[in-house]
Amino acid sequence: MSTPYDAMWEKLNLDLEAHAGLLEVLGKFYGDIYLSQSGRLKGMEYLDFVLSEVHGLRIKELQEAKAQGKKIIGTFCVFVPEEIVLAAGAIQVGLCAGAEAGKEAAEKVLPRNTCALIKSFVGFKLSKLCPYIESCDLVVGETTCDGKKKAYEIFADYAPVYVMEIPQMKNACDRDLWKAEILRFKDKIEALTGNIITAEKLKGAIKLVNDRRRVLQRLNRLRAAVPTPISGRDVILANQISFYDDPVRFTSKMGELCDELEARVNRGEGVAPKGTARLMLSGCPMAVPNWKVPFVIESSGAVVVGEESCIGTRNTRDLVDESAETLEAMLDALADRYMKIDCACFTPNRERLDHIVEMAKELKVDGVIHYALSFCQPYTIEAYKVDQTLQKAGIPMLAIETDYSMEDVEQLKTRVEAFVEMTRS
Ligand code: BJ8
Repeated sequence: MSTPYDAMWEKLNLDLEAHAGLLEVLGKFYGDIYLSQSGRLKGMEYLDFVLSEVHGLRIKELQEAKAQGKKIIGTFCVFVPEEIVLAAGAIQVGLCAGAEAGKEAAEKVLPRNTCALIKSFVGFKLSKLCPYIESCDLVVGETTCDGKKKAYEIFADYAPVYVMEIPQMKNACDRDLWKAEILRFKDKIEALTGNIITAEKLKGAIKLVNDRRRVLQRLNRLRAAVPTPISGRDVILANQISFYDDPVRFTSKMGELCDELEARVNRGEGVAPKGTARLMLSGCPMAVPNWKVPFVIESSGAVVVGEESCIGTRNTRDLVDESAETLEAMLDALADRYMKIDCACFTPNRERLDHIVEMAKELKVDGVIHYALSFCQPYTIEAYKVDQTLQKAGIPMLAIETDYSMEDVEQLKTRVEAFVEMTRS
């Protein structure tokens, strides 16, 4: 079936047949997991629309921006400071990496025991399935886990890649290294765009990205109500879309969604039957369209009320200090804010453990599901410390390791149902 976007996709050199197959599967998956939910908010229609146009309208917007001379920067990690990109008049998009399509191609260049997220971004590129990657003037990688770090070396054979060095510890010298990396990134982006980043432009960009964080913080505060007024799936979708939608439009639309949510909270309405178990997710990011685990949880007698994850509060918890007036002070404020990210790639990573307990208590959860992608060493190993810490706080935890395939869905359901049962006894 032809679409109004075929010519654009062809120009982007996508594999049209495989791409059509991907969109068909995605549409069906979305219908089953999202559109089948009852009691959804009217404001979710915007997110349904954006998702339905994920490879259409948004890509068209990016192509139009490119035609006007704007550069598109793709990223895979919340460490890449979007404020720098926006201040240089460019557009940043989080590249999804949440689907199995392309796995076979990826396994030709990567070991099979690589995490699904890495296989996904390499596979998408090699199989010519992602119009975002094909729209990028630069893809920014980072030295977080070893898997990503080494995969970028291979990825660089196929796309223009720039890698930021992320420190592994949080001592003063690490903060200095990170500040130097932000300056190096600024130079790179200025050279790519031909635009100089001024204090005024950076101030505007800091405010813009903070505003998006603030609206997502508001969403999180509202969904913390008992009973929770929105499904975890819907909040995860909002977080996923925040990585690629236009930031001003997204923030405004999420403001409307929050107004609607607030009214629902004031009426004391919940999205799930009274007494439904409240669970929190913690761990690896869930890139679009990875909805498997939230779907499993919410089909097993529980509702997800929080995500301690980069597609969640790890990305939105901290704001950049907006009081700085000089360019130098703003760059310092950026360095300080990003150093607070508590990714499992850091050692030690006590902050994450504290944040998890804090969040679990605030959200009044019945338990935590620790979610790690198979072969992800930072998160699978850190799960042990998370479990110990939660045990001390008297909060039960279930550790799940999985990938993007649907083969283990029934098995996961059985485990989650037993866990929910256990939190009740
Ligand atoms: S700041 S969580 S977005 S690195 S799942 S690729 S860690 S083997 S994604 Fe992440 Fe930045 Fe950290 Fe967040 Fe490696 Fe693990 Fe795969 Fe991972």
